[in-house]
Amino acid sequence: MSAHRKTDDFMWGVATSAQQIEGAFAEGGRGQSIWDRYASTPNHILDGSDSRSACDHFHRWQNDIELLEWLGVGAYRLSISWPRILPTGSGNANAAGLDFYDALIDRLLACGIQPFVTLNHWDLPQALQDQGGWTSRSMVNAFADYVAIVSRRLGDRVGHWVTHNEPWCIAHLGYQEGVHAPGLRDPGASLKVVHHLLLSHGRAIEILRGYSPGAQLGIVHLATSVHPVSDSDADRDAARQLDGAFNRWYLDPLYRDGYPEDAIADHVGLGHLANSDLPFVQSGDFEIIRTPTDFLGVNYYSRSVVKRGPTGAPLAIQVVPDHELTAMGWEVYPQGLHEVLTRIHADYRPARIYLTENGAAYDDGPSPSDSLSDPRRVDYLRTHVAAAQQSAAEGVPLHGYFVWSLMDNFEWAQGLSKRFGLFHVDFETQRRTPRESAFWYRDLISSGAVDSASRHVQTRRSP
Ligand code: GCO
Repeated sequence: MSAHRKTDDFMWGVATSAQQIEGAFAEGGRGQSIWDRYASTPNHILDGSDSRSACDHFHRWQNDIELLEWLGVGAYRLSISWPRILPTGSGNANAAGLDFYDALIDRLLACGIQPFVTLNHWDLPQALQDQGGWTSRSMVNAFADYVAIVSRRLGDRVGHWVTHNEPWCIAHLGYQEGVHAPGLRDPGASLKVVHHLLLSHGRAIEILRGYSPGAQLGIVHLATSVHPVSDSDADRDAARQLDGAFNRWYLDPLYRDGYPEDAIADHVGLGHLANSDLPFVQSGDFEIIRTPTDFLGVNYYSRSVVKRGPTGAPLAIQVVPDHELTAMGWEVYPQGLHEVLTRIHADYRPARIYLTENGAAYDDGPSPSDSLSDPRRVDYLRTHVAAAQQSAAEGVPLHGYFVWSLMDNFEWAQGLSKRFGLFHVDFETQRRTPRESAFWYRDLISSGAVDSASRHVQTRRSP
């Protein structure tokens, strides 16, 4: 795996998403997103914050591109704000929204940074949610219209497109657990949501091929490596079941032939489906869903350890006395990255894989300087990059690695309280300051060697 930004075949990058960094929620003609609505309801966001200002990237984007240049990344994964393009979900595009991304993409390219663009990173226009959101099959057309508008304008310059970010989070956290927007708790609806997301992905690929010929196209899956807590049949079956619902339910239709039989039976058993007929599937859907793509984006943060829960559903638990947890409560488990990459390669054979997100939140110490020294984040990144490199050495077609995230931002239901950034953000002043991990990543990119990147670099010049 070659490491330098100038080699075409491996991208070192960082990732962000529109809702999490842009702010300017009511400027430039932007409409309301489901996350604006969700965050305005008391008790939905841990610290009571919202993303109305976030990192104010909408106004500070040129400065933020300077941070990317300073890091030396060859690629930047960003997302387009759907309600900035279609404020009411349909009709004419908002010219100011398109102009914003047009200028951003041009500037990135002028700086030698490849834009890696996600079309749906969760910020659905509220107007579409009011018509049922992803539970409605009409969303396939709504997404197609949006994708056509964006790719007609930017398709001549964007070399990598992602249709959806993490369908599992949208469907499961948003429509089943209700802990993300739109906050519904309906497992049956959640399965419809998955289907409509996957179907709209297939349609979008066809549209993108037309407006962005030559670009690489894919979707991003949040992958977890599932381990049973014990060797008992019940726990091993719970692990099979969680893997079915979390990984195979998404990857089988994309790369094989429909939803996995055992996972359908599990959903029937849990009462999520009345029987094994899937009423939301129409003839021809699976051909559309498996429209060929060029890459799979994999996001990896942690593994899942599971046991059989009291209701029969698999229960993810925390049993890690000797492994560190991040501030999200997620176990630091770099081996799991090797496990998911080698497994996805073996079972699904995507032509290319990009690790489209990997990173960690840690609580800052009491003084400002504590928040800039982040040896735990450096260790997290170092061990995960090593696991990625090992996977590539074993034949996984890994072509890029993106740190989540460029800078601290609006971490969804955790609000501004969880900090994932290579750059610390002071949300009062909007000042960005590089953490030790930013210096480490910069060294890694310029030297191409994980171990030569020094951990003790605070004295160097900041951007
Ligand atoms: C996700 C999203 C990101 C998150 C990040 C940390 O994976 O949930 O793509 O938007 O902020 O993963 O939770």
